[in-house]
Amino acid sequence: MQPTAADRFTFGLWTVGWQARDPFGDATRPALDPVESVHRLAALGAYGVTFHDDDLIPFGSTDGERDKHVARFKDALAETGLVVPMMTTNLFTHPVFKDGAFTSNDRAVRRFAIRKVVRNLDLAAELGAQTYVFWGGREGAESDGAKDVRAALDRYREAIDTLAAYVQERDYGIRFAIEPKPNEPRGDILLPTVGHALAFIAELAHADLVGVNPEVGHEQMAGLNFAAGIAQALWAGKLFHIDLNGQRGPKFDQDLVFGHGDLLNAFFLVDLLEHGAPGGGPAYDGPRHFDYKPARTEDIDGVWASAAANMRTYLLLRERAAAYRADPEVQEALAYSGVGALATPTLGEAESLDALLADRGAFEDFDPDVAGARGYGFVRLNQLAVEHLLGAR
Ligand SMILES: [Mn+2]
Repeated sequence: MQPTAADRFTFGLWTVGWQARDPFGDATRPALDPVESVHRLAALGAYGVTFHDDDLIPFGSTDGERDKHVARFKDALAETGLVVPMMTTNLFTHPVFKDGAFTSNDRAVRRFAIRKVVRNLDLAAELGAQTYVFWGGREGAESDGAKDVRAALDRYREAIDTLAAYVQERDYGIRFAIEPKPNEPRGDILLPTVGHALAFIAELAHADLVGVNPEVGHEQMAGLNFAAGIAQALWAGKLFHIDLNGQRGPKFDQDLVFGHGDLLNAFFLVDLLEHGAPGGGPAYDGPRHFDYKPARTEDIDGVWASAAANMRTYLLLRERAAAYRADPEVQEALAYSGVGALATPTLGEAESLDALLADRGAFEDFDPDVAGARGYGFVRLNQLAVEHLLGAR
């Protein structure tokens, strides 16, 4: 269960580096040097690190200070072999962004936001990042009269299209991933769920360059099924990145360790990611990125223990999912439940609707009462999953 680079586990600098300041209390831990985080995460078996511009280069740094922060960070990457597969922009901490960045009612703020992203995209390209995440935490409102949502979506689209054209023109090889969240810090946030984000992406001029970065807790905060949302993102060919953590139901964003919320959904998520391709292989080959917060109760040893816990939980779930898939009883139960049969098209090959209308067996001679009496065996199937998850099989 020792993680290796081949497992492609990555962490945001802001996760282990969180000082545990919350709306009701001060920091409980000292600031962490990003260089130390790189070394500690490498020692734990991580593959890479990710960061917002301001995680590495404090907001308002001079060009000289910026160069120094980047240089010592690059040295740490070279010393450890860690990579930076994803980067993102902080468009939420400074008061300038209190009404949003790309969708602020203040045009000057919107122009500043695009400039801030471009500056960090250049660094992302320099560091070899392939994915650039957009989490619009401040893009929203607390009251319905405060924001013209249709105009806001126009401005959101304008910003993403402008930036996508920039990376295309520079040949940066970077794709964008939009991270949905329903609320917090804004009362309501634009693009609140995976479904909203997918619908928005379809309206973009550069839709091919833009996918989603769903986060476990963000969907579960809205009472949604995360594994099902990921399946739809995969179906759309838009799972460009993923944020793993834990959440216990619809409440504030808990950012628990992966698996420390809805464990059974985490099991089916890992099963989907690792075994969900049509042929049975991995359905997603990108980084397994942890976006969690070490609990405020933990000291610095607890921070590193929690980082290790994310990876170990993933590996355990991967092992349990493989055992579930290999179990002959599970295979028999899947067949009984007709899970694989859903892949068969409803109409025959080249069958027309007229042919279906002429098929008496499909309607006139079909007995709905017989079909309605069938049991699907889904509870037995679910119990088999629970028993594999508990290590009982
Ligand atoms: Mn996230």
